[in-house]
Amino acid sequence: RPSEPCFMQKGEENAVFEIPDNYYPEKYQRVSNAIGNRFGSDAGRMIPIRNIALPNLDLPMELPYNEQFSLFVPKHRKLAGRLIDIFMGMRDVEDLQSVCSYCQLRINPYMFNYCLSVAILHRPDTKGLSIPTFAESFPDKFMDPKVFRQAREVSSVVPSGARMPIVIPSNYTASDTEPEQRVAYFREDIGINLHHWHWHLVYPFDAADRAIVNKDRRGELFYYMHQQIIARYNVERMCNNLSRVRRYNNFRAAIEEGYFPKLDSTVASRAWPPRFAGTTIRDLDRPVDQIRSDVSELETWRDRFLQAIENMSVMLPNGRQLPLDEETGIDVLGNLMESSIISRNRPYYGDLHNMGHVFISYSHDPDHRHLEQFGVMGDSATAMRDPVFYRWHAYIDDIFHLYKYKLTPYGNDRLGLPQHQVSSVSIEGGGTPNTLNTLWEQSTVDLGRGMDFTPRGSVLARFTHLQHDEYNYVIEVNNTGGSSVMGMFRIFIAPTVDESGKPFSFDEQRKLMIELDKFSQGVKPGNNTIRRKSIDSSVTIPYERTFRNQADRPADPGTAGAAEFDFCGCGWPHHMLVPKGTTQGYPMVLFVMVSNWNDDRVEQDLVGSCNDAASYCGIRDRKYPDRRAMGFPFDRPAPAATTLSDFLRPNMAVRDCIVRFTDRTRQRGQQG
Ligand code: CUO
Repeated sequence: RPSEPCFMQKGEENAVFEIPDNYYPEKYQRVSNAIGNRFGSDAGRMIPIRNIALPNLDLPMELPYNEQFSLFVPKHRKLAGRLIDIFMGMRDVEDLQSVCSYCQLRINPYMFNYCLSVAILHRPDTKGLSIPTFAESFPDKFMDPKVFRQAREVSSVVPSGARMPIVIPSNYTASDTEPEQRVAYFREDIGINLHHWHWHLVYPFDAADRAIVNKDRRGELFYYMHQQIIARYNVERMCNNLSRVRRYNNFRAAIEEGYFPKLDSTVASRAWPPRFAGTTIRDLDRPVDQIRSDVSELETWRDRFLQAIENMSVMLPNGRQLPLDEETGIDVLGNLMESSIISRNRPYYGDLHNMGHVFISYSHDPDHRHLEQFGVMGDSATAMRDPVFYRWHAYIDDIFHLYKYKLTPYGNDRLGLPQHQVSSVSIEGGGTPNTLNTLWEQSTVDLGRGMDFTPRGSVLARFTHLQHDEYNYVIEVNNTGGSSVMGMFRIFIAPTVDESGKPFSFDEQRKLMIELDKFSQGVKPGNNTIRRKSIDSSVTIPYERTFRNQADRPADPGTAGAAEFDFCGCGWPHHMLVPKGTTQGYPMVLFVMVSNWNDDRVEQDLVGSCNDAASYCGIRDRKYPDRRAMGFPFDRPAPAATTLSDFLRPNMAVRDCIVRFTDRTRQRGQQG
């Protein structure tokens, strides 16, 4: 689409960019006038594009236009790194816009979108510009392809005012014969996959400009965000009568789970390859992707990690040892493991996690003899759809846990808060106290942006996802000291019994603790009742931001608030805050702890930054807003505690609760 602009401001959806004739690829140059006229006829405003001396784009153009793009493939990373550099290096927004319009018909669209998004997120002069939500730009990565055929029909036959939403089926990738299908609503949730894609956009592991990668505690956040995904997935599995996910720890064994994605790539005009049940990863030799690596290399790297944790120190390239201390050890390990370019020793510890994705995603065609591209594990927008994603990350997570086992357990000095007693925590909502209610909900997204519709206009798609009724936490806290204190409240939830119905030990249960919220609040002397709304969770972003639904946009798009609203797309989707539970009522335990905010806080100015989903995403351009280890107080073992109640201090409280699922579907906007 020659006239699709890079940066469209709100209200300018009909604007057309006037592209210099010499920017069109040769094959279009003769018709460039006709193209301009066609789009010009219904244009709101013509925006001239500056004709500049263009940078050398040969390297990024090495990736064919119609191919898949994966950040996990080292060659693709290199090309993307160069393009990000080019975008970051443009003098001003007009020059950036100019180079973009030149790139648009030449650079692989997936890579182009990724690199431009990274640049917009990181350039000082593009803060506040919106990037189109990925689900709108590339809906083919998130939905059943049948939808697009229907969408094309609808858009060419039905006038835009009279279009009914197209219904996207759920549960379309396997039948009930496949037990893993019971958690497909989680794996294939559009919001969850968008969150994961956005997280990796905010925390890239490769770029020529180190500052883009070298963010505060990024290695630790890589560990923690993925640890929470595994905890949440395990709980979801147990709600569905499945056992916790088994680690993929034997690289020579067959992967029992198969996955048939049933996604089509509109750019590559190909179906995403499946992985049959019982596939084993094999040595890779794919010259086309410049990948040559043996399975034994993964094993070597793995052994080096285990050795480093055993010694609690990491080998540096100069032969010296860097101790893994309790403050920064997890961050060092996270960067080594992912690995990112700020890994302290990539030649020695390699690229374990990323290459795991690569080996699995090419297991169907390791030497390219069938000319196949990578499977869904090769793309951060699609990886979470595949059951093997969780097996791989459960393994990675387990290595991080090995390190955490080496740390001294937290003592009272870290866990307690003198003169503060939390006498109770409970849940109030509509209906029975201490009950969380879940159900299905149908929502609508606009597919218009990602499809080449003629005539243009929106096409709505309706899909079904998990949802919960909103509720409040009610916390009773007594401050027996003489003065007000700012408290940091940490709220988690975990299941109470294992797959066989046996109560969890503390050590098992702590790894299943799901963070629900974290907030600071003044605690005055005497008794305090603190009410906190579930919708204000520090883990999630609201539905509207995940999907950027037109109908839900703020009334005044010109305000600064609206710019941020568009911008902060990283965050766990709010509709997945609460696990599904069961129709009989799934027993869980709610935990709250108050700690001293003065000890935990990080001095920084938060004005104007995206800071409402900080638990898993951090804060843009700022430090992680909590000095404690991520996951505190459950990130370390506590050998003295056999059960959760042994672990409790006066400034903590628990409450047994029930998560009750009702098998009905409501339309978004309806309550009750
Ligand atoms: Cu998010 Cu493996 O890091 O996909």
